[in-house]
Amino acid sequence: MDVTIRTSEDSLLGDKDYLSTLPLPSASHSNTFGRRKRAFFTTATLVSLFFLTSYLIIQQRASDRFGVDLKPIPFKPEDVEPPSNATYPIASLYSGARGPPTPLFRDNLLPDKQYLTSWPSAGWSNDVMAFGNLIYLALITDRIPVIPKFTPSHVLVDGHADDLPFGEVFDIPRLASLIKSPILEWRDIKIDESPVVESMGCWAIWPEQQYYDSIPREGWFPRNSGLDVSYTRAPSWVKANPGNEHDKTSRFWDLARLSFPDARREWLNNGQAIQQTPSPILNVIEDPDQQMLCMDYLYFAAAIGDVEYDYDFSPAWRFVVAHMHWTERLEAIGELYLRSTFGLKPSQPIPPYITIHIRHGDFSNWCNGVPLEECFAPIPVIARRVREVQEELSIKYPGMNVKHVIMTSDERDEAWWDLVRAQGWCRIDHSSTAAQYGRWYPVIIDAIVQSKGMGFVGTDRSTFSIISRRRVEDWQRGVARTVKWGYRGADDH
Ligand SMILES: Nc1nc2c(ncn2[C@@H]2O[C@H](COP(=O)(O)OP(=O)(O)OP(=O)(O)O)[C@@H](O)[C@H]2O)c(=O)[nH]1
Ligand SMILES: [Mg+2]
Repeated sequence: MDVTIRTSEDSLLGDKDYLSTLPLPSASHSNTFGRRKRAFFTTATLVSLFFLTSYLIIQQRASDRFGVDLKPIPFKPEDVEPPSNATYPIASLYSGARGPPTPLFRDNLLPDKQYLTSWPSAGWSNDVMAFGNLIYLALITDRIPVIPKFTPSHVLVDGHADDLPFGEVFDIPRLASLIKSPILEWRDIKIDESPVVESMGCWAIWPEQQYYDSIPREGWFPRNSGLDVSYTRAPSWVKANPGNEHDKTSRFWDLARLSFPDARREWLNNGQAIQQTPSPILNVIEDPDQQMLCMDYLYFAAAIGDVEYDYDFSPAWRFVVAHMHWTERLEAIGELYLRSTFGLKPSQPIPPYITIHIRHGDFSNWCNGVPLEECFAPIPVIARRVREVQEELSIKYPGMNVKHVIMTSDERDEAWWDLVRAQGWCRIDHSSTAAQYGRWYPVIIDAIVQSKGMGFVGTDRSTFSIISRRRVEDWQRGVARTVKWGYRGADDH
């Protein structure tokens, strides 16, 4: 059989031939049609020119006002994440309990689900990281994370503050949707600060991780929440570097083993004396709970490093904390403070800016006798880092000239703030923040402001700075630097 192969050219020619056989419209119809077509194209061109000119004028005005070229930032995949006010498709993604909170949490657990919890016990950023580790561990063990409140261990320096619910800070439905797992807070399953005391068995990881303390690291959240916890000391293999007193880390997958029956059974029945601490209220000892797996303190958990959030590969950052966005309310409050800091009206756009975070306060404990003025990085050293960020931003986003700089810090010495002002850097006015929103809010608002900048200069060894650096680099595709300190010239480079 002969096969004729038609090329696309053949078929086009064929179509042309076919078109030439079609009847043409009459001349008068063709003229009217031509006039309409010309009129349409002339109008369309004029309208397009009008919009293009308006856009260029607005850009130029913004450019003059803020000293920046508001060039569009390249598309990033995260842009497709749903906005925080979106309706999330599957409500059950972020449920995971039988119903509203009950006096006993056990009445609220779903029989075919497993859960994981842990306690807060340090500064706010450390606890953000610890909760990120908790959620990541829950993901890899197929458990539902149950998150406690933040406790004000350091905010207390300024006086009393109430425990702060995780969901008051982070958008839980959005997080649940992004990580595709239900997320619960303790207040979802047990009545908040319930007077009904309930016992539970928990693993004590902390006594294994460090060398000076055999007491589980519990903080005060469980006791405030009607939870009476007894502890079983975890196997020695939960510490990654046994005998190393400087590295307290556990590997995620070593901890994950405790989620499964084999490792648990092996350890509890190994014939050695198991160290167990009775619960403080009911004075009972329970083996670690299997459905509500509990580990006392999870800040020191990592995949391969130690303070792993400092590195771009950190799985707890990439799979969890990167998706912990501020609640809509906090976003609005953060923008309010930014506008007020820059003196902008609600209708005016917030210009790209750089935030500095300089930690002093209790960091003086690490100065080891070096005078503070030599130990902490001086203002010109910080200014050099700011210039580096400005330069890199102008290369990364050609034409972008970021002049707005905000200093955030725990420093209280007004003479130091005068030096900051002399650089032309702004300071956020927190004179009424605590009274208006509560004692947690100055530090939370500063973290929000840091996260929204195109540039960030942080303090070495500050967990607060580490998370802000990650947010600026990942959320804003921005540029960050870290200032070293501890002795004169520590940041020389
Ligand atoms: N408002 C404000 N407060 C700060 C800032 N940096 C530190 N602080 C205060 O100092 C405290 C620092 O103590 P921690 O709670 O230990 O901070 P952290 O979150 O653990 O972070 P690092 O200690 O920096 O690793 C915070 O709780 C705040 O009260 C800041 O930039 N702005
Ligand atoms: Mg701290």
